Amino acid sequence: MGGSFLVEGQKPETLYPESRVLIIMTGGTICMQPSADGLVPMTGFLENAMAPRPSFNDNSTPSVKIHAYKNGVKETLDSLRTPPSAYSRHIRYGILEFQPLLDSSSISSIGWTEIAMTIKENYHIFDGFVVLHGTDSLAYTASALSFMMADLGKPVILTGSQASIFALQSDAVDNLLGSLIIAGTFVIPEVCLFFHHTLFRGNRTTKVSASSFEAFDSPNCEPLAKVTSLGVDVNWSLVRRPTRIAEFAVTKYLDTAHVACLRIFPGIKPEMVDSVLRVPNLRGLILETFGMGNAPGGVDGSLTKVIREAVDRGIVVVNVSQCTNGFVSPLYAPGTALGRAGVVFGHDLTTEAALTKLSYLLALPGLQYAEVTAQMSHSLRGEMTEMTLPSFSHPAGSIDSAVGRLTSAETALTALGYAIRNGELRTVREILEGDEFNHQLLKRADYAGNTAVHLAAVGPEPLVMRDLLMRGASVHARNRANNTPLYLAEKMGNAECVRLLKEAGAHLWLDNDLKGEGSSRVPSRGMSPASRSSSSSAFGSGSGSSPTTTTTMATCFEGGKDGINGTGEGNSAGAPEKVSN
Ligand code: ASN
Repeated sequence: MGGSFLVEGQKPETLYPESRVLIIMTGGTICMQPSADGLVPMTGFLENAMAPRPSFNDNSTPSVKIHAYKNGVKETLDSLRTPPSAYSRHIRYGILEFQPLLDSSSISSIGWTEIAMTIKENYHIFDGFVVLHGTDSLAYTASALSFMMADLGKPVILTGSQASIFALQSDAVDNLLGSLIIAGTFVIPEVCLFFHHTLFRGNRTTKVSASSFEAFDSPNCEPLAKVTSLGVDVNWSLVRRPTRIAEFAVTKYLDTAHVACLRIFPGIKPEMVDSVLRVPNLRGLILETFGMGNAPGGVDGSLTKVIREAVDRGIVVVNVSQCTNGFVSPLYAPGTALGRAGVVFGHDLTTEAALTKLSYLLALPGLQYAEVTAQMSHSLRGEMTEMTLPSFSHPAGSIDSAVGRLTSAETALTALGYAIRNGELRTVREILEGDEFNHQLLKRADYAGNTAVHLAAVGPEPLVMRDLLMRGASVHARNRANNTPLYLAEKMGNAECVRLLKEAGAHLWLDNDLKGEGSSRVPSRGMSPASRSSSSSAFGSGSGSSPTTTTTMATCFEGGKDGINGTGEGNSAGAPEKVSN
């Protein structure tokens, strides 16, 4: 902090330093007042809402003017400053207001350009930026700005409120003050969203409540910081910083005009999807699919067909999940079919991030289709958890080709999971016979705690199990639901795997049979199809579908962020194997 601050007038009255923050007011409930037409944004936020409040105005230097730029024009703004914060620093700020102020449901890429360009113009004269915005589309704006701004070195914090700052009970003061203090105190060089005492990475957020003060969540990414009674607790290990020497740059326009978003629903007609895909000049579609990325295949695969035809016409189709938590992967047959049709898997992108990222990539001059699809599967601004899945070359791809591209433990483990699930002994061997590093895979487990042996226990090919055991894989590992591979194999009625596991020294935990809470005794040989459905939570899934299709190594590395919890808690249908110690 420090440097030349364009202040006219008085000298500082205290010894505490001042940080400089520019507030960009776009509208939203935070500045709204009732009118005959309902709540509408009001201008004059600095004078009407901030100046009268002691937490925003220490009244020491009422006449200080500051300069800021808007559309190339230097403007002189009134400024205020906060009392010293817990970090012994005042935050001096001024406000640039949008004209007109918006309900954020009306924001568009024009507004995003205006915000981004305002930050660029003022980048060198402020320590940080706070963007006041309505909550309705706040997550879209946060995502869009994150892509538009490259090599950001200062905090850009978006906030708003669920109730107006003029209301008696409101979250506005907390949200605004928290944003101001963070923006003026910590060099968190990301586009962030601050709400309800929590600082999120903006492009990971989604609005989860229409009325609660806890309106935002970031289901696949831990918060960057939390405000507590002791101060701001920043999770510095998560904070991204520029990793190259480059100046802050803004991409001015996004191509939002040629992308669409479509939510799949049971019974959706291929013609409906086709008509969206045939909107003139459409270049990209975000497909919100079920669960881990599935869409109805149709008896004749007609939905897949219309998607494949669109991909052939050069339309980028991106698969994201309708679930707020978790990720998509070509794991189940319907998802695999989409992958083979050329759909890009957006992993754990939110819809907001997927849509704005695609708009950003499509706006980059000269970027070819293949580059756009490749970039969609990689993190540019921390918007997705980096994980390379075996990607499907259009029209079809294979695990073999994925194995050929293995570059990391993550990829190898993912591919191993696929191979085990598909009973592909040859591929399993290829992966494990790589280098020593690949051999370590036998010791690893996915986020539900399932090792390769757990997967093989519910997989279709006992020879895979034999191979893993011959390589020294442990039969005793427990997944997060506390179950051993033997327990899973028993539950699945995989008699040959049960035999192999027992031969290798596996045993059931004694009290598993005797006092399994809500559980039946584990059948010693096979089980009825009706009882098979209970085994999914034992497998650490809890999704109710067959364990042979619920989890593979493809679900690794999420550190338990997914709703598939592997704990067996609250699900008596698939009671976990009991441990006596
Ligand atoms: N409709 C408002 C907006 O998004 C909602 C809010 O800000 N809480 O502008």
